Amino acid sequence: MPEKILDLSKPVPEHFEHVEHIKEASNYLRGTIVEGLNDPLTGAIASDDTQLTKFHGSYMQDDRELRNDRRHSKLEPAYSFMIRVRVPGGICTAQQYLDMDHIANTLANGTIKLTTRQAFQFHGVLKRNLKQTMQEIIKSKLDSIAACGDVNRNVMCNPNPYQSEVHEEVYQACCKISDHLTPNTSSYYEIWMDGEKLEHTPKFRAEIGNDEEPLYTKRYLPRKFKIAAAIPPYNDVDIYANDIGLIAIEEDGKLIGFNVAIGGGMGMTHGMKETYPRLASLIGFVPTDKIVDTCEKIMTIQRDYGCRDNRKHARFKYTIDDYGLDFIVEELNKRCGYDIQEAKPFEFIRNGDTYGWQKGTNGKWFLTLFIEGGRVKDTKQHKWMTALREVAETCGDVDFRLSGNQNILVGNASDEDKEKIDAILASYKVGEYANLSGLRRNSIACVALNTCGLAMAESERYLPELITKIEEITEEVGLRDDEIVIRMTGCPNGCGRPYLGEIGFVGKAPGKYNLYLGAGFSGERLNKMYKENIGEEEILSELKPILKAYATEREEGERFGSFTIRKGYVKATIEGKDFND
Ligand code: SRM
Ligand code: SF4
Repeated sequence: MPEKILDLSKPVPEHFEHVEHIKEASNYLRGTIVEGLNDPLTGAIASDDTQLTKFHGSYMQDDRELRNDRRHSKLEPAYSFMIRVRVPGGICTAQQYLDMDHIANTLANGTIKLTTRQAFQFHGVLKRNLKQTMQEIIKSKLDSIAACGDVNRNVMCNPNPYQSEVHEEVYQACCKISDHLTPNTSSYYEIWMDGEKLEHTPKFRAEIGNDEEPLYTKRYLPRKFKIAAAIPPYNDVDIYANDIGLIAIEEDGKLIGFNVAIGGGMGMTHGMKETYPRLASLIGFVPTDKIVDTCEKIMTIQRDYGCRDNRKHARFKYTIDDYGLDFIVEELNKRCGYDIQEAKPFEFIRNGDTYGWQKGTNGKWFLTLFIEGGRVKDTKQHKWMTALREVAETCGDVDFRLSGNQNILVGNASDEDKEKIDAILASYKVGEYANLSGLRRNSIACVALNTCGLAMAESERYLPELITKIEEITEEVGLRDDEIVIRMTGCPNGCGRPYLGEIGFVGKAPGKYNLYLGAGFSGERLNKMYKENIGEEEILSELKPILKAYATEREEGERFGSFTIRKGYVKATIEGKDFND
């Protein structure tokens, strides 16, 4: 019988990661954050506290392009903060969207980043504005607690409950899971709201001064933890990339429960074969009324058995591979007091989003818009920021919904709103999804430079340009409208889920990428490295013959990822442990 790693009866062992000691000593995530915020001599906060602000939804960053100049001028780096706003299920009102727009333009860098996990992100918030920004987010009835850090994150699901009754039920289940797994600590209110607790924030259950964390303990989880739910046949949130992936099962138009898959994750490190992306393993079926409890029990297994002395090995995927799936399922059944049932049949036909207007079961309209790289901003060509603001101001009853693919939906529009929205978008020349190539429609790029401290290469700022060049090839060989999933990240951490791209690029160095091929179109198979460390010229010359062959030699209905495997360009990756072979 394996021994638990979390042992609260003993002090944190010396050899555990430094962050384990920081969490333990932090008094439920307080540390000296308040003191750091009040220190006018620096734009930074103490290094240990930067680990704790993550749990509050904020990362300290610096402008990477200014690093050298500032070092030469003997100035400290140009520090600022990123804030991630949690939007459970990805839905907010028009007023909340306007509040986010206001924050972006008055306290951040004038853009809103829509993330791959249905959150808003602000970049470039100066320390002196951090508290006010947090307060404005909380007053807008959103929050940022547990948006980052070693806790359960935003629970993702399809953001349109009006597609069917089942969508609504799944949305409700995800909100319940998200609420149940939100940390209790009152430090969030204490630090950002001076202890004021607003009427609309029941999620923070702990009274000021009572911080018990029955689910997390004061040591929290060994690492981040992620949950997502999908409703077949659409795997639009890439459930297999999550620590827990839930697959909704319906019978006669009603949700009866979820197939549960565990142990997904994307992150790896270049050159370290013992790190790898892994897709979640299907373990069985759980009825709807037990799903919150099952998720809690799975998370506590990871809390107790997850590795705490090596953060590169601390995700649940490694706990499962270390202890074996059988042990984890046995432990789960024991903790639940009921056995997980045999998985029910289901089928996914694709991942990604479906663009355009759709009518909901409530008779209202829902519009999915492609936002390249998830960046809402105004440029000379596209005025997305202004256009979406005008939509929210003009049609106050609509809502805004974030997809798991960095896109936005405008929902609950009346016939009249629909006409107005089309006119507004047309007047700013945005939202013309029908003209986009199949490649661009299916693209994701992580933030990377200039804000991400871990980026080794460009991603969000470069992928659009690279796609334009690949489009010349797809145009030439007649594949312009073919849907091919293409994803890029600036480093191997996997924030844009690049190992699920039929074409995946992972940054290695400035201008250099590893090229991956062979992922499944529905997010059901990882890709495999095809070429290492190549620049643009080589990327294009490598892809050209493969795309050309695909255009002429594919079998009926064969997807690009599957084609590259059948033709032997890459071997299929069967499980995470084979990824580096
Ligand atoms: Fe991520 C770290 C951005 C989704 C795996 N991620 C980061 C940080 C915070 C960099 C850092 O630690 O200093 C990035 C901030 C960049 C910036 O300037 O904004 C960052 N991750 C993002 C976002 C904004 C990418 C985007 O362009 O949309 C996504 C925010 C999601 C959200 O709203 O919560 C984002 N990150 C993901 C995903 C995709 C997903 O969850 O579906 C993954 C892969 C899935 C997974 O977790 O395995 C992901 N991010 C990571 C990792 C690697 C974790 C690992 O297991 O090794 C890191 C680094 C780490 O944790 O040490 C990371
Ligand atoms: Fe940064 Fe790497 Fe994540 Fe991209 S994948 S946002 S470069 S950590």
